[in-house]
Amino acid sequence: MIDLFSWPTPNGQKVHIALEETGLAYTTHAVNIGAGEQFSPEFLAINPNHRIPAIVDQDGPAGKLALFESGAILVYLADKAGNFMPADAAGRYVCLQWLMFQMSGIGPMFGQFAHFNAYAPEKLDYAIERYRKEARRLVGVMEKRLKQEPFLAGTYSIADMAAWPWIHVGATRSFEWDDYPKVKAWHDVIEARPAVQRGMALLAEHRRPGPMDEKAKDVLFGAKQFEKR
Ligand SMILES: N[C@@H](CCC(=O)N[C@@H](CS)C(=O)NCC(=O)O)C(=O)O
Repeated sequence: MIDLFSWPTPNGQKVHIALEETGLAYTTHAVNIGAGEQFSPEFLAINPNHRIPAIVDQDGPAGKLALFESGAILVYLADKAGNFMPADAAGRYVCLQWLMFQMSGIGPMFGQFAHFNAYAPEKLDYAIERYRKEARRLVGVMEKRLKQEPFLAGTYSIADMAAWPWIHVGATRSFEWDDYPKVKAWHDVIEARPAVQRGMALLAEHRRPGPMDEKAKDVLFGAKQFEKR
């Protein structure tokens, strides 16, 4: 049994989707990051980087295994299930390449765009435009790839599961669908998958109905990040 520690944000949702796609047995534990639960001693023992998602697999390769970083978790789940990564060596590296593209590019750039556009106390036009341009450039790279192949690694894989929640939430904020028709078609095919819908429904009752409140902003972006360690 896998214990999942998560919250309904894109980095959590990619793992929710992978757990549903693979059919591996799991139990969900909500970690309210707006209330600071990522700083609890119990959670820090699993993830010293105090971020969701994290998992603990009681039946890991050498006994109990705790893992953080969503990309590492996705590779682990695909390997454990024997699915959603190409079986041949070259295909596996291509899949890892697109997974790294999401982890190092789409996630951080979309995240910084959201921060400066919606949460920063000052409107810094330079920062907003810098990250908007980067977000659009990265979606443009996906558009070119999806002109060649239906999915990032050729067949549906953890690379798509990683990128999908970010593209889903970024559309109409950091980029417009009309500029990226292949990305839109890819998004819609994946959205129709029942496992994706179940993954997105996980913990959805905790999704914020409106703008982030000041207490959550202080927990996520303030000095408490350091005080609470
Ligand atoms: N690179 C990490 C990023 C994880 C991450 O940034 N998670 C955010 C939610 S999307 C979080 O837990 N934030 C809590 C905080 O900033 O204290 C991963 O992919 O797992």
